[in-house]
Parts: sequence; C-alpha cells; structure tokens
Amino acid sequence: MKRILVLHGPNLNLLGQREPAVYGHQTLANIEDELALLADELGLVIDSFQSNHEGYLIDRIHVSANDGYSGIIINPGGLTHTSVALRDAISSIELPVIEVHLSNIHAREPFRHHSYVAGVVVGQVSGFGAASYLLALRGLVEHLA
Ligand code: CA2
Repeated sequence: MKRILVLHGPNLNLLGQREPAVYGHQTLANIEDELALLADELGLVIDSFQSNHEGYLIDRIHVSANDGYSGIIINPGGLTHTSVALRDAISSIELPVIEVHLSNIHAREPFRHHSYVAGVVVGQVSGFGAASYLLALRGLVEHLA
C-alpha cells in the first residue's frame, strides 16, 4: 500500500483557533481526519507532520524516500515565500511533491504571490480551504498512476 507524507509548516498548528476568516474553522486534526478518510477510500496510508522549524521539515523531506513514501503533500506556510533551503530540499529528492495552500496566495498581499517551492513541485493547489489538501491528494494519486 502506498504511503504519502503530509507536511505542515509554521503556525499551521494554530488553525481553527485564530484568523478563521482567512484560514477557516477547521483544525489541523480535522483536516488530517478528512485526509485519512479519503486516503482510506483511495487505498493509501497518510502520515502527517507539522513543525514550526524549517530544519525539521527539511530533515523529514531528506529521509522521505528511505522512509518508504511514494510522494509528499506540503503546506510550507510562511516558508513558501522565504525559503530557498526548503526549495533546495524538495528539489534534492526524487519523490513527487504537491504544494498546498488553504488561502489563494495569489489573491492576497503581494509578498504572498511568490512561492519559492512552486518551481520544483508537480503542482500547486491554493484557495480551497481544507479541500485544497483533498484535491492535492487526488492530484498526487493521478500523478503516481
Ligand atoms: O494559505 C495557506 O495555507 C498559507 O500557506 C498559510 C500560511 C501563510 O503564510 C501563507 O501565505 C499561506 C500561514 C499559516 C499560518 O496559519 C495560521 C492559522 C491560524 C492563525 C494564524 C496563522
């Protein structure tokens, strides 16, 4: 059975507690539950990891292939717009990676329009709230097929 790694970047542990107008009312745990249900339907297994630390996310990306994953879904949070290191980590692995955002980053402040990781991922899903993760999982499955 294929295993997919879902990575959540800085501050996403706060989901559902603050800024519901921008990021919705769902908590990260709710989103992970929905993803796990869809994964089950699609015959996949999901492991999720959230960190507020850039290096921990990079470490997980480095070991992802050896850990047996077939692909990665990542919401890099604010690191999307700042991190060359995260981009380099994604580009250093062979696994397909899908970038996810709850909000439509292209419709927000100009500093959110640029994503450092966009050029090294299979695709980006942005603006569908929690459903962005579900769409990303379906996209990844299509890509792997
Ligand atoms: O829309 C997204 O998913 C983002 O990746 C979320 C990041 C933001 O910096 C990106 O531009 C777009 C922010 C994650 C922080 O989430 C919070 C959740 C609740 C309260 C405060 C922040």
